[in-house]
Amino acid sequence: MDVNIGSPYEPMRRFALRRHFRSMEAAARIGASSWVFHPGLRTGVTYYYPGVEWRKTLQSIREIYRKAEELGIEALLENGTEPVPFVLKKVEDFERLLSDLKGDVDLKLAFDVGHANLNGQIQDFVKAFSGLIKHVHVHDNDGKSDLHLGLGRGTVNWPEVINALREAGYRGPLVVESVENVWESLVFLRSLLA
Ligand SMILES: [Mn+2]
Repeated sequence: MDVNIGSPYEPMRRFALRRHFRSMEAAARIGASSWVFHPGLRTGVTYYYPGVEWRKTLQSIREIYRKAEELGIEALLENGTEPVPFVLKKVEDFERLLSDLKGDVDLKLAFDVGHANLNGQIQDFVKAFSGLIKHVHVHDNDGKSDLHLGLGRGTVNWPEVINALREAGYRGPLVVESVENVWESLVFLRSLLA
């Protein structure tokens, strides 16, 4: 979260991108099928230059996708968490992104269910971007803070999540990102997938 691809200060943005590229190169070397990254973040200069981190993030996303194509890996943009000042957290943010990219980037998403729960937008996300979601992160929370709880220990309605993903035709991985109760989460997930 501290390697900001939306930094308004160009040397810092270049550094953040280089660090991302190194990670992408490592992913390509181990034969990873996909590589997930976070959006840029708003900073202290937003007040003086509104929208600057949004524009820089767009520029970085274009550069990341060019690099991904070169390396033959699939770059997936994750929906950011609250209350961290990511420029892309809500369905509306991603709709605006798709419109601003004007189809030049074949954007694909890593959908984080726990993060979407903090905005009450789990179902909205799956409905809006079903064709773009290629990777899913699962963890639970109380709807207020990003606790990364075990599945079933928060307010996420998991049977509904699995049904929505099924109906959307999602066939990709479900990555458990719970900090604790990991095994319990896997067992719970398996019971829902049965
Ligand atoms: Mn995640």
